[in-house]
Formats: sequence, C-alpha cells, structure tokens
Amino acid sequence: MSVPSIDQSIEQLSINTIRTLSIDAVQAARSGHPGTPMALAPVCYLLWNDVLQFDPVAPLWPVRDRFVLSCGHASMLLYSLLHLAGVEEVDKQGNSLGKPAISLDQIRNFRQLGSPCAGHPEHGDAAGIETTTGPLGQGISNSVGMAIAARWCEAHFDRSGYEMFGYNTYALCSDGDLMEGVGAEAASLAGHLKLSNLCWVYDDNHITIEGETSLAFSEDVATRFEGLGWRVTLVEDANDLGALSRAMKVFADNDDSPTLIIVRSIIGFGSPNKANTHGAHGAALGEEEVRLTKESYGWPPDVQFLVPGEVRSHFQEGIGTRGLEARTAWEQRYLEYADQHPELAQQWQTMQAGGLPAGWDAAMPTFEADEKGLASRVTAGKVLNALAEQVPWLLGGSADLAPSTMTFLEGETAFSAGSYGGRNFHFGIREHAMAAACNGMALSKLRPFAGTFFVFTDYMRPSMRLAAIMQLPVIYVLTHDSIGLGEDGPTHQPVEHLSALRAIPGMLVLRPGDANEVAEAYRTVLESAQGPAAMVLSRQAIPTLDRVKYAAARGVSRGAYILGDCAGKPEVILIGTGSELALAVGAFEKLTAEGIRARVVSLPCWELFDLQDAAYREEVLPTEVQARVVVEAAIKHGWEKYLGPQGRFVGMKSFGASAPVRMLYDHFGITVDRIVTEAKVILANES
Ligand SMILES: Cc1ncc(C[n+]2csc(CCOP(=O)(O)OP(=O)(O)O)c2C)c(N)n1
Repeated sequence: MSVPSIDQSIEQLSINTIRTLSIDAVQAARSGHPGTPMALAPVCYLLWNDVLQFDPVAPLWPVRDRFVLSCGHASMLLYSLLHLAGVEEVDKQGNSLGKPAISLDQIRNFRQLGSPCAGHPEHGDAAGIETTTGPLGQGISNSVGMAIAARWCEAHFDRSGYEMFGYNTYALCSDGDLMEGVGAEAASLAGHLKLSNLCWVYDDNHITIEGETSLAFSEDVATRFEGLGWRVTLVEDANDLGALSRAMKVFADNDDSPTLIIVRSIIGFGSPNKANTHGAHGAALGEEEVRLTKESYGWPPDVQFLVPGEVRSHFQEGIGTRGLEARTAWEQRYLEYADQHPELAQQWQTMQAGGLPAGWDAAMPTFEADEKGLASRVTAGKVLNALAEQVPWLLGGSADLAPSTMTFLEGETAFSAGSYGGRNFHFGIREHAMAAACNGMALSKLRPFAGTFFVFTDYMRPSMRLAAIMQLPVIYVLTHDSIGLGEDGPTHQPVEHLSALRAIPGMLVLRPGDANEVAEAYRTVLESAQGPAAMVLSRQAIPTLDRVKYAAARGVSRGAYILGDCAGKPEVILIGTGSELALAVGAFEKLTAEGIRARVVSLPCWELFDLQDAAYREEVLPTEVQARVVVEAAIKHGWEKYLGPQGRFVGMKSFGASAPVRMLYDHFGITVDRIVTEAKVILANES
C-alpha cells in the first residue's frame, strides 16, 4: 500500500509516530497499555530529541543520561523511542552488533515470546532499557540509586579540568508510582541527599485502573514533594512543547534539589471515545477506535506501524547528532584524563567492566580456631572492611542499623548532601528504598551492599526479586538471622525468611557457619558477581572451627562440603548451616565417639551446591546414605530435597519467643543431643 504523505510539522509527525506505533503494537498483541504512550509521546519526544545526552550508537556509554520508564506498563513508549532514535544493539562490552536494539518487526511482535518488546521493559533484553520496571514505584526508586552513583562517580573520579563523570537521570512516573510506599521512601531520600541530577516527570492524568484517582488519592503531590525538599514545577498540558522545554530548563538550572515536573496529561489522548477514561489504560483500543484515533491525529487510518522516513532523520539530527558529538568529545577527553590520572582511569575501566582490582582479596583476614568465636555479623564486618580497602566502589550502608549490622566502613566518610565521595550510606529507616536504590547503583556499576536485620527483608523483597531478575550483584548483609537474636522476640526472629529468599531464582543465599566461612562467602560473592547475594549472619557468637581438624572453608565456594568424616562409608550424614553448624559438629563428635560412622557436611548455600556437577554432589551426599539430619534454626520448607524420605529435620515449626538465646535453643529443641537422638532414630528405623 502506498503511504500518503502527512502534512504536519516534524515535531507533530514524530509525536504521532510514537503514538501510532504504540497503538498498533498493542492492537496487534490484543493486550497492553496504549493510553499512557498516547498521552506522554510529546514529553518523551522532547526529552529524547532535545535533552537527553545519549548516543544511540553507543547506548552503554558510561556517562550517558539515564532514562527510566517507571510506569513500565507503558512499555511501548520506550520501545517506540528506542526504535525511532536508532538505538543499536550492543554486546556486554558495548560494541555495536550492527542491528537495531528494537526493530520494527520486534515491535510488531510486542508481548510475544522472543521479542525484546516484552509486556514490561526487561533490562538486558535490549540496549537502552536501563532497568526492569513494572512493579510500580521501583523504577523511580532505582533512579535515585542511579543519581547517587552519578554523584559518587563525580566525587571520586572527577579531577580539576576533567569534570566528566556525572550524568543526569530522568524518570517518568505515573500515579501508581507516587502512591506506592517505596516511591515515597525514595523521594524522601533523594530530597534529603539533594540529588539535583535527578528529574522525575509525573504523569498527572487522574486515571488509574479502577477509574479516577479521586477514588483513592487526594493528596497534594506538589506540596508533598516541596516538603520533601524537591523543586516542583508544573506543565499544564502535555502537548505544550514550549512549556515542557521550560520545565526541563528549571531542572537544568536547579543545583540544590531534585526536580519534579508535574505534567497534566489526558490518558489515551486523541481517542474520540476512550480518551480520559480508564478504558484507555490497559487494553487495546479496538480496531474501529484505532481508525478513529488515527484520523484524529491526521494519520492514515488503515496503515499500521508507519514510520515516516523524515521522523527517523529528525531523531538522527536530534539525539543522534547531539549524542554522538557529546560521546566522542567525552572519549577524547577521557584519553587525556587517562594520561594524567592513570590509576583512576584504571579503576574506572575495571569498574565499568564489572571486574575487581588486582589484589582485591589481599587483605582478607583468616581466623584462628576459637571455642567461643565471634558472631558472624562481626566477622562479616571485618571482611567487608578488608575488601572495601581494596575495592573503592564497594560501598553501601544500612537502614539505620550499622552498629548492629556491622556494615560501617572504617575511615570512610558518609555519603551526604554535598559530600558525595563518602562510602557509608545512611539510608534511613527505609529498607525498601535502600534495596531499590542499590539496584540503581548496581546498574551504574557500583558494588553496593545493603544491611538490615534479616527479618526486615520482608520490607525489601520486591526490590531483591528485581535484583535477581536483572542479575545485579547487590550484597545484602542480613544479620540477627534466627531465634539466636534472643530477647527481641518473635517479631524480630526470622523463621521463614531463609525459605522465602531461597525461593527467589538467581538469589544466592549464604549462611556461613563460622568466621572462615564468612570470609569465603564474601570472596565467592565478590568474585562471581552473577547476581544478588544474601549474607545471612548471626547476632550471637559462634565458634571458629579448627581447620586443621576439619576441612578448609574454601569449600564454601561449592555451596556444600564435607567438613568432618569417618573412615569408609558413613552411616549417617549431619548437615548444618550458620550458627547451627557448630551443633552439627558437636553431634558428629558425639556419634563418632560412640563408634557410629558419621559425616558432617557444611551446606551454607543451596544455590551454589546445586550448580556443582553430579559427581561432586554425589561425593558430598551419596545416594546410598539416606540417614541424614539437617539442623537449621528455621522452618524445614525446602530441605526435603537434601533430606530424602528418611531424613529428619531439627529446626523451627513456629514463630520464636522472647528469651535469652541459650534458653530458646533448648526450648525449641535445637541442641546437640537432639541431633544425636534423631540420627539414632533413623539408624534404628533402618536396621
Ligand atoms: C506494585 C504494583 N501494583 C499494582 C500494579 C498493577 N497496575 C499496573 S498499572 C496500575 C495503575 C495505573 O494507574 P497509573 O499509575 O496512573 O498509570 P496510568 O493509568 O496513568 O497509565 C496498576 C495498579 C503494578 N504494576 N505494580
């Protein structure tokens, strides 16, 4: 079919191309969210073509401005932009693969298997998708981490004459983003930190799924954000490019707070029967309405996926040219910088490549055998400090619990407003925003750690799950990991949390059993960097095992290893983790003394053990030895796969209680004697 020429300004033509691509893709998929792309096309057009410092042919340029589509349901908006801007697909090193990140065919296959145009934007599926969004509130909260990272990089890497390591972060958000608690935590943190490199554009369209926002949302957003320390500016009409441009200038000129641009828009703009209704939010418009809508745009009603050639050229002349010039000029200056500051340049490159500096584990401590031992949170603090000494971009903090989580980096300053080189983060009592910000920091190549009590992972799990989906190497330092925390009682004593975290695909959950296992756990996690890792640590002291008598802690890297063994085939295998490993060892000693051939296995990390080859797994847990006892001060859920049908579990079946730790272990029957008894019961049943 010949395509009629459309008599519109190039701006309008570009905006309508974004709109109609989104409409057609949703219509073809018979599912998706057309209304917000239709409304926000002018905002994104202006932001991308006039403002963003982003080179479409080098989408991983480290100091590119970040664009986050926090209202991930409007994903077609992002795919349309990536397509029109000519963003190229690249390998992990950023080298062009000579094809578009998002092709027109892929847009035609919106929401279909194999297309990077997934229902919600998935980081890693195509260049230019800076983070995975969909759960409302997460994207804007990630953007705070990105802005933090930009500020830290400036403070750490910039040198006189070379102010070149920062960038701006823009996030587009909807009513849902601002209703979600995590967004509020993140906004509060960003305001406190005065992140003036952060701009949120709020799509104030008064519509959510159930109808008008007035059903559930009556706060004065502008006043709230002003109270949070943000600069707030209003654009009355999303179609007013001049006003949008002025708002962007407000952001650019503001150097002491983040900026919120409130944009009044009409969801489903242009649709004669669905505009300004929730009918335009989450369903295809329908064929007839698509035709009518296109007519209202002055668009040929029967042509689908139309991209006028001049629109591509226009983006090429806008973001394409501006981005290329900025990037190549930056690279030129970077060569000079590298010449002047070779050590910093080396750091920058290693960090960008996701690597570690030479000798990163040189200061790693080892720990002498000690009956009394140390709490694993204490050892973890020492290990973290030893690593942070060598890895400048290993940084983080806690949700107001550093004295308990031992996450403070000695000799380092706080990351605070105007003092952005600090490596100790005071996230405040905002676990969820902490975890979401850490995702943004990790997406910006820092190696962040986030500390809190293990039980409060309940408050940050959605962000932890997204870290796993995106395979971000965030380290969670989770202390006070069981009834072992004692008197604080059941609200603070995790019981089901190990199981809950182990259920997240791609999350490494490590519960080291003594000081040397802590060191090995950190070594493994830092080196692998394949995804998030939860360090599950005790409040109470646990013995440091004698590694002359027992196997080396290096086995932690394989997830499980034989710690102590008998001669010949064992009759029973005892398996322990974390603070209960010492109990398993005690039971092993007792059984051995009684002439029972026992083996004790340390199994600090299921996920790593499950990755080992079958021969190794069989060596550690031979199929023919079905007499097995697991001890862990948590619920049994999931241990069945190692226990088998005859195995017995020593752990928790209920919430804990408030009492001194010793009494609790006796009360809940998590003792050496109980393990010995359970082992004997199995052996008696077998004979
Ligand atoms: C955490 C979370 N809860 C619920 C949803 C389901 N959901 C998707 S969009 C939406 C609300 C849509 O309203 P708004 O945020 O104003 O977006 P708009 O209608 O303007 O596109 C909801 C509840 C979600 N994606 N994330």
